[in-house]
Amino acid sequence: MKGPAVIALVLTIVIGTTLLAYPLMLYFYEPIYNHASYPGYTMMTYYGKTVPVNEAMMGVVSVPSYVKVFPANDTAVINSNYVELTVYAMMGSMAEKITGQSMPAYAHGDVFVIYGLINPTLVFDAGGRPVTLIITVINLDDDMYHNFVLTAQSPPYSYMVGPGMMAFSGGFIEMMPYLPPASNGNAYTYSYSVQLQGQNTFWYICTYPGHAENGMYGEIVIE
Ligand SMILES: [Cu+2]
Repeated sequence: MKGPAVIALVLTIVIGTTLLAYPLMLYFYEPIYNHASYPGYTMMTYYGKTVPVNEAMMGVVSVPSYVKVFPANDTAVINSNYVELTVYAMMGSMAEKITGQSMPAYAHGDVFVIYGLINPTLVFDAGGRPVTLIITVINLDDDMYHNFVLTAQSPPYSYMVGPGMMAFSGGFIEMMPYLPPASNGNAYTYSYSVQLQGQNTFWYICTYPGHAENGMYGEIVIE
């Protein structure tokens, strides 16, 4: 074969493989995940389980027996090493209406509601032992994507917190895809479990561009 023919053959193989790879990837990941890539950034979205918004609303202010809430300090003290943490993502105004609490001064947009508090500091009274968290994230926001990610990096956060944090040593403790906005009375939900160890401070954040920057985050203290 002559030079141009070899180049044409190589190009055909490369382009053909690339064109085939994406549909194959979608075939294997749909309907659970949908990937969209932007320069330096991959958005992974979860289209799995949903829960009726009405039903989810009933749990927003509920507090398990092993949790003590201190609304004045926006703090929850958790006295267990096996913790079910249900996290509700929503607009700040909605959070204030449901919880009767004010948003923290640093929060200017969307927030998390946990144990009926807005972006609370979660203090785990773990006695030096590891804490297992069973995290369920429910997106009650009807016009925005959200996730709930644990990190060792403290605020402030940049607009593109995701890619920056991947490069940061320590990075994420646990990553999760974005939950699409609630639609037709159903909210998207995603669960995962993570074990935190040692007397340490962590942060929970939403990595959707701009959200953590605008205060969609809170602190975790393991004691
Ligand atoms: Cu968000």
